[in-house]
Amino acid sequence: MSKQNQILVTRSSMPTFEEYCEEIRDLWDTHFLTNMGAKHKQLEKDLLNYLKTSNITLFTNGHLALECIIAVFDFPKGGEVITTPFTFASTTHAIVRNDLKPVFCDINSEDFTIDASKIESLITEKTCAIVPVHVYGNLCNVEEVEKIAKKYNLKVIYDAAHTFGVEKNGIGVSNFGDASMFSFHATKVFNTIEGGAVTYNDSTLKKKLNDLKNFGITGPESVEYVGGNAKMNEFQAAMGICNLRHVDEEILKRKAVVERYRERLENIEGIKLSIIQEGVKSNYAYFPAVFDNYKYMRDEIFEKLGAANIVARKYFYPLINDFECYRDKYSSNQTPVAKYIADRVLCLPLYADLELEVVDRICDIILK
Ligand code: T4K
Repeated sequence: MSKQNQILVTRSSMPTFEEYCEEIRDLWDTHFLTNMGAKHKQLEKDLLNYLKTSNITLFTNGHLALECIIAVFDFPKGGEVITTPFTFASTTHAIVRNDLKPVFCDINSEDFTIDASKIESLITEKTCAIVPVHVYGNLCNVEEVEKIAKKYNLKVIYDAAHTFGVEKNGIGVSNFGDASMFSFHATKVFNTIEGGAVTYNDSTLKKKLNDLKNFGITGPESVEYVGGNAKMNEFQAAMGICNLRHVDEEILKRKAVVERYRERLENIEGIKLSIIQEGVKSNYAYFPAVFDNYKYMRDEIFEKLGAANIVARKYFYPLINDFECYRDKYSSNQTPVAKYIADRVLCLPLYADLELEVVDRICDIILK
């Protein structure tokens, strides 16, 4: 089988070529390609509506969105931020690059999000925030996290990179905590090629967030902050405008893929699937399977699939507290559940147009 026929862990959703061309046509009239132009404004408006939220700011990617939303709260240098190591590098890096100290909390083995019962024992007088991650599209225990945050007067900033469009009892995910960061990377349920956004409760943050993503420039002759450049350009925004028109359809197609995986892999001894969270409208972002005392180890399954030109991914292995840049200060033994899952989990291919016959082929390889 050629590389072209490989089944990869995901595949970007795209509008038709004609739809995208139509959307970008007027850029040839205006010659306005970036710096918060018309498409950028349009997408912000469309997303406010879709995400059922009151404040949103777009960014060129999710990582810089997270860096900026942490920066905007002006936490004291060296402040401690409780987070989990079972996530993409971005979450921890965004904390560290803000001169703050990550404190790793373990996860639970049911939905792989932060174990809220372990947060309180990690709080010190230096703790300023909690940055939990809605991993794979599963929601954290938002009620418990927020109860603790309120008690200790901490900010809660969710890494919601995986939860575009997820709702709990009709409430959009962006309404939990003080703020949430979404990734619109090519690999996500909704993409703007690269891109991201933050949503937040306090509308007075908008001006500073816009300034921070534009070099800290606050007026024609004033630069009040040491900002960076994290603006979403017009071609990215145009891709978002197009993709948003189809995202509900894409999520429905993903649902069919996930249901087929569940049909085939549920109730198999040694294979553990994520729980289905009650009251949660899922976006079917990832399909993790945990091989726990299964007849094959996770790495054997990974190899078997690879031999058949199917590329699953070990999201999230290694754990962040085992990364070269962090392991002299941390140990993954401090987060045993995260370590256990990271050693056994495999994300199986999942995207809207994945054929069910291919899902069956993947399951056959795993089960035989
Ligand atoms: N927080 C969390 C929890 C995150 O998961 C992420 C990103 C972030 C924060 C940061 O958000 P961003 O700054 O990225 O917006 C990928 C993505 O690059 C990354 O966005 C994502 N998480 C992470 C979980 O996955 P890789 O290293 O696995 O990407 P790559 O290039 O191996 O792509 C995976 C597969 O996706 C490919 O095999 C094929 C497919 N693909 C990839 C690209 C680049 C496409 O179909 N189209 C594409 O353009 O990190």
